[in-house]
Parts: sequence; C-alpha cells; structure tokens
Amino acid sequence: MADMILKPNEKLDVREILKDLDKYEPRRRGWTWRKPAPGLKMGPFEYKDCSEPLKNSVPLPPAKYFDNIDPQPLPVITTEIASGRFEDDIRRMRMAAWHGADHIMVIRHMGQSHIDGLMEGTPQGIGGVPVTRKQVRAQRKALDIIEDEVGRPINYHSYVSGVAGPDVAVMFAEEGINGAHQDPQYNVLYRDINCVRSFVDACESKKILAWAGILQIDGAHNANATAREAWKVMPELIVQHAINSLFSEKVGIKPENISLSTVPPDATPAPVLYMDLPYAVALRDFCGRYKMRAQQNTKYICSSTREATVTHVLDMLISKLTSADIQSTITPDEGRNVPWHIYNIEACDNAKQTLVGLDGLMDMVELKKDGPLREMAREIKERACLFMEEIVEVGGYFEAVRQGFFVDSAKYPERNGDGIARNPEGGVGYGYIFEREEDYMAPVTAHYGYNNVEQYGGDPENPSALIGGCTFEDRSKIVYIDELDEEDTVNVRLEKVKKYLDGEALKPEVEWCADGTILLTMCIPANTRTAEAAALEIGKKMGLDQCEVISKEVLQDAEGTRIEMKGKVTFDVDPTTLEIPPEPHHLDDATLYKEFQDHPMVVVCGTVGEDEHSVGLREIINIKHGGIEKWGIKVNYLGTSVPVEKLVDAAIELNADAILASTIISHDNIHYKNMKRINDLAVEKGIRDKVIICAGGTQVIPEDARQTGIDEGFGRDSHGIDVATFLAEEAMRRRGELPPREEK
Ligand code: Z97
Repeated sequence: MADMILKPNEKLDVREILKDLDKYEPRRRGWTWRKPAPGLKMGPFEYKDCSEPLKNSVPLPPAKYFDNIDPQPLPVITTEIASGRFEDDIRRMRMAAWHGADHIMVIRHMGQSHIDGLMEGTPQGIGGVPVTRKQVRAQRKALDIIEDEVGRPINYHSYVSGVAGPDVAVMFAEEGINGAHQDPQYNVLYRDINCVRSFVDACESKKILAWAGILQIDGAHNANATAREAWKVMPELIVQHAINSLFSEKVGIKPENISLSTVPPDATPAPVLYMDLPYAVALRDFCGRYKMRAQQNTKYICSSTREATVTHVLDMLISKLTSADIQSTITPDEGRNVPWHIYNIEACDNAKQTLVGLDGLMDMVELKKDGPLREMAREIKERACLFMEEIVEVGGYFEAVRQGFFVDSAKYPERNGDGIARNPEGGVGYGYIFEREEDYMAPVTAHYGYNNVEQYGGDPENPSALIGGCTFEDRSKIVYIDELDEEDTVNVRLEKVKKYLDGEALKPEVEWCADGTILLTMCIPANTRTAEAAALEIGKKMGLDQCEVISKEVLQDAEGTRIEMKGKVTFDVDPTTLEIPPEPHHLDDATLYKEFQDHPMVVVCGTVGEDEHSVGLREIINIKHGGIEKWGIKVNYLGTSVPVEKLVDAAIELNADAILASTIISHDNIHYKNMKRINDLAVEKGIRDKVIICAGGTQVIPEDARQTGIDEGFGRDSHGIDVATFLAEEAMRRRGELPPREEK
C-alpha cells in the first residue's frame, strides 16, 4: 500500500498521506524485534550485541571520524511523541526513525481514558493526540513509508486503557497497531474507573491484543511516578507487574508479547545503581519470562536537560546489565513540558550512543552471585511476596484496593495510610456490567468468554463465520468516519500553514509547523529571580512573543543563573532571499595524508614586512588546532617581521615547495605590495614555477591577493584545512593530475 517513496532530501508531505486514507490497509499485524547481528563488522570495528544496520540514518556526531558508521543497538528504541497535532508528529516520527527509533508511542490527549467510546476525526489535543481511527491510520501509513526509507520495521503504539478500552483494542487490531499499554490497574488507581468494570474490559481487550499479536506494555511505572516517596515502592511495582502479566497470560497473551514497563525507581543524588540494580534483578527473577521495556525515571526528572540525560544514561546502564528488550526514551519533555522535536531526537541519540558504547559489556563483567546485590534483591522479592499474600488474605485485589494498599508512601510491610483507595462499588462506569443472557451470542473473532455460537449453528473456533467474517476478516465492514468537526480538522490546520508546507516561507518550529518557537540559552550574572525577569525583558527587547523561562539553574546565588527561555518569532523568512554561501571545499584527511606522504611538501613561512603578529600564522601551521603540519607538511617558520627577500631566499635554500606569507598590517595596501614583491622576487630568482605562493591575514581578499601574481590569498576565518587543501590541489594541478583553475 505504501506506494509513496520518500527521497531523503524531500519533505514528507502529510497531505499525500491523507489522500485515499479510507482505502488504507495495514501491511502487517504484530510486533517486530530487531534482528541481532552478532559479530557485526562496521568500519574499523566489530560489535558483540548490535542489530542489523539501517539503510538510511543519521549517525552520531563522532561517526565522521569512523567512516560515518551507524551501528544500531539490539534493544528496540522507543520514542514518545505528544505534541497534540498528529500531522506534525508524523514529521517528527521520520526524524526519530532516522535517529534509530523503531517504537513510536503516541501519547494520548489528556484524559482520553474517560471518553466512553471511539473518537473520530482529527481534533487537536492537549498533552497528546486524541487517538482516533483516522489519526492512527494516517500515522501507521506514514510509518510504512518511513520504515521503507530507513530499512527497518517500525512499531506503532498507543493506549488500550480507559472506559472505552475494548473499543479501542478492536480499532487497534483493525488498524495494524503493534504495541499498546493495557493494564486495568491503571484505570482503577489513576483514573478512578470502576475496578470490576476495568478487569472485565481488560479480558476483552487482552483477548483482542492477543489475536492481533500486539505487544502489551503495563502501567506499573505510574506507581513510581505517583508515589510520594517513590524509592520505597519497589515491592509494589513487582506486585503490579505480576498481577497484570499473569492475568494477561491467563487471558491468552503469549509471554513473549507481554512487556513490563520497568523503571528504576530512584534518581541521583540517591545512590541509584546501588538501590535500583537489585530491584531490576529482583523483577527479572520473578518475571523473567516476560519482556522488559525499560523507561528512565520520570518521578524525579527536572527541567535540566543535562540532569535528565545523565539519569537516562545511568538508567540505561541498568538496562544493559539486566538485558532490557526495549529502551524507552523520554528525557526532558516530561520534566519541563516541552514536547519538542529536538528532545525526541536527542533522547534517541542518547540511547543509541549509550547502548552502542556499552556493546559487549556483559562479555567482560558479570553481576555477582552473592553479596549486597543478591541480598537486597531477595529482600525486595520477600516484601513483594508478603504484599501479594496480604492481598489474598484480605479477600483479593478489589478488597485490597478498597483498603488503599496501593501507592502508599511507606516501604511495605509498613504503611502510611496514604495509598489510593477505591470503592469496588463506585467509580466511573460502575453499574454498567451486565451478565450475559443464556442465549448471548457475539459473532466476532477474539471474543472473551461465553459466546454460545453453537446454539446458532456456528463454529466455536470461528464464531464470525456466522456473519461471513467480522471486521477482522472482512475490512469492508469497518466504518471509516473521516471527520466529525468541521473546524477542528487536519485539513483546516494544514491550510493555515500552507505557505510553510510548500516552502514559500520559513519559520522556526519546535512542535507544530510554523509555531515560531525558539529556545535561547543565556547566563545572567544575577540571582534566579532577577535573572528570570531580566531574561523575559531581553526576550521582549529582541521582539519575541510569549517568552517563558523553561529552565533555571543556579551557577552561584549571587554570581549567576543559567536560563533557558522559549519565545516566538513574529516574522517569516523568505527562502528566496537567503544568501547561502557555497560549501567550503575541503579534501578529506585520508587524501591529504596520502598526498603529502607521496609528495612531501616543504613550506617556508613567516609574517612579512614590519609586522610582529604571529598568532594567525601559528594557528595555520601548528597541529594544535588543525594546522597544516597535521597532514605531514614540513613547515619552516622564520618568525615575525621577516623581509620578503629573506622569505624567498629561504625558499631557495631549503628547496621549499611553497611560501606562506602572513600579513596583518594593511595601511597603504602594504600587504598586497608585499605579496607582489614576493611574486616578483620568485620570478627574478627563477623559482616561480617551482614554488606555490600563498598569503593570508584578516584584511586579505583572495581575489585581490591573486591579482598581485601569487597563487592564493586567505582571508578572515581561514583554517589549516583551507591552506592544506589548496596546497595539495595546486600541487596536483602542477603535476597535471587536476585540470588548471578556471579563473586566476
Ligand atoms: C510510558 N512515559 O512510557 P489516559 N494507560 C497507561 C498509561 O501509562 C497511560 C495511559 C493509559 C509513560 C507514558 C503516560 N501514560 C506516560 C498504562 C499514560 C494514558 O491519559 O488516561 O487517557 O491514558 O509508559
């Protein structure tokens, strides 16, 4: 169905995705893992536990030193997207896929759990996207195209929770969704949806997830994110994981399609590894037959991207030590509520960098079989068992919920009495559970429990045959509703930003096309309150709209504050008026090394005339900042205030291949006069054909320098690589290996 083929240098046009969406059919069902590639060789390296590489991707920044290789770690990498507009999220998905994400979670619009049916159309959301058939279909279709582009299947994911859980599950199965959160405990504890209703609905939902091969992720991480003293919830987290996993298995989901949403419960300054590693080990001891989807700690995340990144990396060390199957990436969005493109991408890169950096670790280290790790893990498991036993003792889960067992801030078996208590005879949806009639019959596939098809001459193995197949077998029965609200639709929104989509105007964006938001980082030498006010004033003076400080970090109470501030630009940029300078022409390192090895080059250089400046020339020649000696050029530095005659004589004496004259002083055009003099002297002394002559300095204009007769001039912002490239190419030209330059 994906007949659209993306070109890497062309934008993905969401309007194309929306065409014929009513006819779209998903190309597969179920979850896809990465393909392991043990012993993978890429560039100069060999990897122990990476997966098959991508066809198209953006490698990590240092890859430029290693043949641009982009090894992909073994765990699936999740990115969570929550901008509120699905059409903009699609472009973000493409960026994320290029940075290695193959599990795209769309976060639901705030409070969708309480909507008691399927939503239709494409309304705009807050805190996430309203999940609808059209939105899901458009994103799955876009991902088909994106996965073809990057060369690896991408899993698409959202939530089967809330009052309409089973309806959503059916829609997800129909639309080829690959992963979903499903955990009735989430409904009960965080959304006050009736317990019995939530568990009954979960049976139906899980049965459907099982049929569709959807990977199920639970909701236990929410206990950590909600608890007042979250480092104490480890036993409860295990209990919650266990309840949902075993329940799911009993309903029919295969253990390999059950994934736990694990989270290291602490954050530094707690000694996180010492506390969280035993927890991770304990969880695997009990739930080892399920998959582990590791999420970084979100309870304690703050607005510092640096802090969030370190937490993420420490948490990923635990993922590595305990072999997580999926690595989620959230990073600072959750901490400062800026769900921006760049943070999804940064987080994917953080995961890739960390996990590839830790490649092969477990071949060299192992977790100790005794000592504090195992003792602490054992203690956590004992507490979890006691917790579970007490649930049974009081009469079961519903009674335990009534008594507020969950999300209590004490370390079990202590209790502070501040847990979330719910009434099994109350909550949203209470009173809407009806026993099935004797002759109840639902001719549908993947139905939970009593279905009674025999009474109607049907086959219990294939109940929907009675009606010639349900929507799972016969897609023509799916009712596709395009839009309900005329105003709040994707078409209206796209029309508003048409000139930006069509490339007629440019505006910065962080989450929505042409939202105009930019981020400024500044250090204000004042305390935080003054610094914040000053930052806002700076934003106003810069002409920005809606400035808001999103992060403040004290450098020192009196000396300074680091501020990150967002604001909106109020203008467009016309791309046709942009002056885009040509890309600097540089030879690569390998070519330069080879050139100067095969054809050794000797250079004499100095600052000429009566000019004592030396810094510029030093930068051009010294290896420290990439000067020309780096590639093997032999440099003879004559010093400052060198008479031009001396430079030319030295070139003769040392049999040099090139002269480099540095010149800063420019009154009376002395710099060009000196260049002309060097050229004339070289001609007079008969070496002009042999030597390449270059001159550089802040006032040098290359064209004017060439007019003096020398070969090249280098102005402001020139570096060793510019000079080395020129010397190499000029030498090649003189040997006849390159055509002569066109203009002189
Ligand atoms: C994660 N960062 O990666 P509504 N069901 C479950 C959930 O956890 C959630 C919903 C439903 C986290 C995601 C958001 N989680 C954080 C188990 C939300 C959302 O908002 O109640 O409509 O559904 O898992």
